[in-house]
Amino acid sequence: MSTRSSRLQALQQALKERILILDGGMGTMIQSYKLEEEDYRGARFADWPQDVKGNNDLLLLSRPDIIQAIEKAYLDAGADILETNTFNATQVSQADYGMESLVYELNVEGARLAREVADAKTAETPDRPRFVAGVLGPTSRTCSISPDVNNPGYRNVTFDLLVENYVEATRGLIEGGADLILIETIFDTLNAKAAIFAVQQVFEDQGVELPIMISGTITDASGRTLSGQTTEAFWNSVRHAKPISVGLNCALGAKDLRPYLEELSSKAETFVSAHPNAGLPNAFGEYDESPAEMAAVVEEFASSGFLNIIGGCCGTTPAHIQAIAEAVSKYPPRAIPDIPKACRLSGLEPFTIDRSSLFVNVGERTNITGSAKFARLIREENYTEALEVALQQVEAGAQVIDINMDEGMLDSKAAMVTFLNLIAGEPDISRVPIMIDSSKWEVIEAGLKCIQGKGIVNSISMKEGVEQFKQQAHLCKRYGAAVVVMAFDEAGQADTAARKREICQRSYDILVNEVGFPPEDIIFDPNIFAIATGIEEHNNYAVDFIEACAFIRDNLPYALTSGGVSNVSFSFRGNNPVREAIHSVFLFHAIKAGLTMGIVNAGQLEIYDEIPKELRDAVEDVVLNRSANGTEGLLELADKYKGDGSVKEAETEEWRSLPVDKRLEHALVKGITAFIVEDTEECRQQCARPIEVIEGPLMSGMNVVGDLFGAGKMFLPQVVKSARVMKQAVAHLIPFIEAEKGDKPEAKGKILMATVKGDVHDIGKNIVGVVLGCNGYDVVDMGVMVPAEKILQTAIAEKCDIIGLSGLITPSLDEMVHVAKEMQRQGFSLPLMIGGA
Ligand code: THG
Repeated sequence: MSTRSSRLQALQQALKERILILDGGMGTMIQSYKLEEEDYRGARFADWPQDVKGNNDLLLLSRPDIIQAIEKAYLDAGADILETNTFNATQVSQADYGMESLVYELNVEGARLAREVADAKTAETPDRPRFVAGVLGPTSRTCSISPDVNNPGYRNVTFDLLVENYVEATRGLIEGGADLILIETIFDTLNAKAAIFAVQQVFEDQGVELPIMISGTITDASGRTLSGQTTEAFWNSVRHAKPISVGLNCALGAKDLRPYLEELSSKAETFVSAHPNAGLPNAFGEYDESPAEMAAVVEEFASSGFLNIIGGCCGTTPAHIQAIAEAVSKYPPRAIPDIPKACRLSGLEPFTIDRSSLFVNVGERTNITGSAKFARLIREENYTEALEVALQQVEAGAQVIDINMDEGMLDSKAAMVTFLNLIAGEPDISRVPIMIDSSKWEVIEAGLKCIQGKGIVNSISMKEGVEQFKQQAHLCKRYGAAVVVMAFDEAGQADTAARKREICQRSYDILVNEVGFPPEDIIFDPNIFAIATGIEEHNNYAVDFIEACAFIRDNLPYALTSGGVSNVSFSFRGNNPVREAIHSVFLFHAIKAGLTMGIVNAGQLEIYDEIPKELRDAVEDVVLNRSANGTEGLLELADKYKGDGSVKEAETEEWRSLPVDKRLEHALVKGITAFIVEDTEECRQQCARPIEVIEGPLMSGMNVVGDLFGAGKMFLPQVVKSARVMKQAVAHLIPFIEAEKGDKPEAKGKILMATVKGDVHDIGKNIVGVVLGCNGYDVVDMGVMVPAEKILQTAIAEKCDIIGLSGLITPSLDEMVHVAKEMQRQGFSLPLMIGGA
C-alpha cells in the first residue's frame, strides 16, 4: 500500500497532467435506498431516544455497506478523489440528534471506509492512485448572520465553538486516513475561516500538513455567498489557507455556476475545482439534469480552461460522474495564472492595494478615542446611530473603516464584538474591509473572530519583545488578516527617521524570513506625531515620517505604508479649517514619498490646490520644517481661517423630499429604518384604512425588493435589512388595525405557520404572517425548528384551517414532505401550504 506522502506527490503530479475527477452527490444517492428509521439506527442505536432518520453521517456506523457501495460506484465511474461521508459530522450539526459524542468516531470511520474503497481501487491500477478528501461541512449555523431578524447582532454560534468542532473532526479524518481536507459548501465565509484556523492548528499540533481544498457556495442569482460575499471577496478571505484548490459547489447547476467559476479561475493562483448540482431543483426538490446534459456544460468549462478538478454535488450520480469524466478527458487542465503580489482585502466585496494604487482612505470616525460623538454613542449603547457613523464614512469615500473601542471605562472587547457583528448585518458598510484598531491583543483577536472578510489588524509591533511580535503575526496569518506594524520596539516608539528605518527593516526581516508573513500584507506605520506644538523637538516629525515612507518604498519590497493623519495637527484642535489644510499639505508630500494609505476623516479632506496660498505656504513651512519660526507664523494666521469650525453637515438627503410612497419604497430597498415610523404614519393618515398602507406602498416596495433580488441586484443581507424595515412599519400599523376592528369581526380563518424542523429561516414566513393577519386571518405562528408532531398537534388543538410550512427549500423540502406524509397517515384533510426561499 502506498504511503500518504507518496500519494500526495502523485496527486500534485496528476493535477499538472490532467483534470481530476471528484465523486458526486452522496445525499441523493442515499435517498435512493429509501431507508427508514430502523436502517439508520441499526442494532447499535435501536434504543436511541431521538429520531435519527435523515442523519446520513450515522450510516457510516449503521450501514457502512451502503456508504462503501456508493463510494465504489463513484470510483468505478472514474473518480480520482472520494469525499468522506462526514458533511454533518460536527458537534453543532449532530446536536440535532443528540449524537455529539459520536463525532470523532464518525470522522475516523468516514475516512477509514473511504480509504478502504480507494485503496482497493488503487490496487487494480497502481499507476493511478485514488485519494480520500476528508470533508468538513459548513455546519447548520452561520457565524456572521443573525438567525433573529429583530436582533441583527445576535449569533447562535461563535468562531471559537466552530474551531473546537472542526479541530475534533479534522483529527478524526486524519486518524482515519484522509489524504486531503476538503472544506466545502461554504455559505458563510466566517465558518470557513474557523475551519481553516482549526485545520492549521491540528497540523501544527501533530506536525503533519495535508493539502486543503476549499469550496464555496454561491447561493442565488445575486452571485454571492449566503453571507453576501462576491466570488473574489470570498477568495481573498480564504487565500491565506494556501489551499491546493479553491472551487465552487452546490446551490447552482453547472450552467449557472459558469460566470463565478470563470472569475475564480482567473483570480486564483491555485488549482480550481467545481462540483455543481445536477441543475436546479424542480418543484419536488428533485434534480433532473441528465448525465449527458450536465457533461455537455462541463465539457465547455474544460474547453475554456476553467478546470483542474471536477465532480458533482446534489442530484449527481455515478452516471453523471462517468459522463463528466469522459467529457473532460480530452482537455488539458487549467494552467495556473500568474497573479501579481498585492494586498488583497475584502469585505463583502474585494479591495486590492498595491504600490500602484491611488491613496487609500481609511475612515477614522468609528474610533472611541478619536471622536467624542462616537464615544458617546457607544457609551449610551446607541448602536443604531453608531452604525450611521460607519455608514457616513463609507458613503464619504472611506475604502476601509478603522474601528477602535479602546477606553478604560468600557468593556472594549464586548463593544468591538457587538459593533462588528452589527456591521456584518449592514451590507452598505460591510462591503468594505475592516481595520481592527486596538492596543490590546485580546480585543484584536476577538475582532478577528467576527469578520468574514480579509481585514487589517491595527496594530502589532516589537513593543513587548520579538517573541510576542512573532506570535501575534503568526496568529494574524492564521486568521487571514493583513497587519499594520508600528515602528515601535522594546526601547519605545521611533521618532527620528533613523529609528523608523531601523525598526521597520528589522520588523520586515523577522516577519518575512522567520514568520513567513506575506510581505504584501505588511503595512508599516512609521508614526505620525503632532507638529507645531511649540516644542522644538517636534518640528521635524512630519519630515521624518515622510522620509520613512520613501525608505520603505525603496527598500522593503511589497510592503505598504499607513499613518493616523489627523494626529499631525493635534496642536490646532478646535480649528478645523487649519487642521484640514495641514492634513492636505502633509498628505500631498507623504503620498509623493509613497504613503499608501491613511486613517483620515473621510470626506473632510481639503484639496491641496484650493487652500488659500497664504495659508498653504504657512502650513508648508511647518510640515516641511523649512522655517525657524514656522509655528508662530501659522499661529498668527490660524485665527483668520478659523471659521465656525463646523464641518460640512451631512447634506439633507434628497430622497426625503419624494412623495411618501416613494420614500417608503426607498427605505425598504435601502434598508433605512431612521424615518420608517414617521413615513408610515404620514401614509396612514392619507389612507382610508391602515391596512391599505401595507397592501399598497409597503407591498409594492417589497415587490421592488423582490424584483431586484430576483435580478441579482440585491443580495441576502440587504433583503434581511428590507425585512427589518417592513417589520417596523407593520408594527406601527398593527395597533391601528386592531383599533379599527373594534370588537373583532369573525376571522376569515385560522392559519398555522411554522418553519420546519432543521431550519431557522423565517423572514418570508413572518412577512406572510403579517400580510395574512392584516387581511383578517388568525395566524398561529409556531416559530422555527418545529417538529412535525408539534405542528400537527397544534393544528388540531387550535382548530386551524390551513397548515403553512416554511424553510429554505432545498435542505428543508424533505422535512416538509415528511410533514405531508404524516398528515396523510394521520388522516388530515387540511390544505397544506409550503413556501420558502
Ligand atoms: N496609527 C495607527 N492607528 C491609529 C493612529 C495612528 N489609530 C488611531 C489614530 N491614530 C487615528 N485616528 C484618529 C481619529 C481621530 C483623530 C485623530 C486620529 C482626531 N479626532 C478629533 C480630535 O481628537 O480632535 C476628534 C474630534 C471629535 O470629537 O470629533 O483628531 O497614528 N496605526
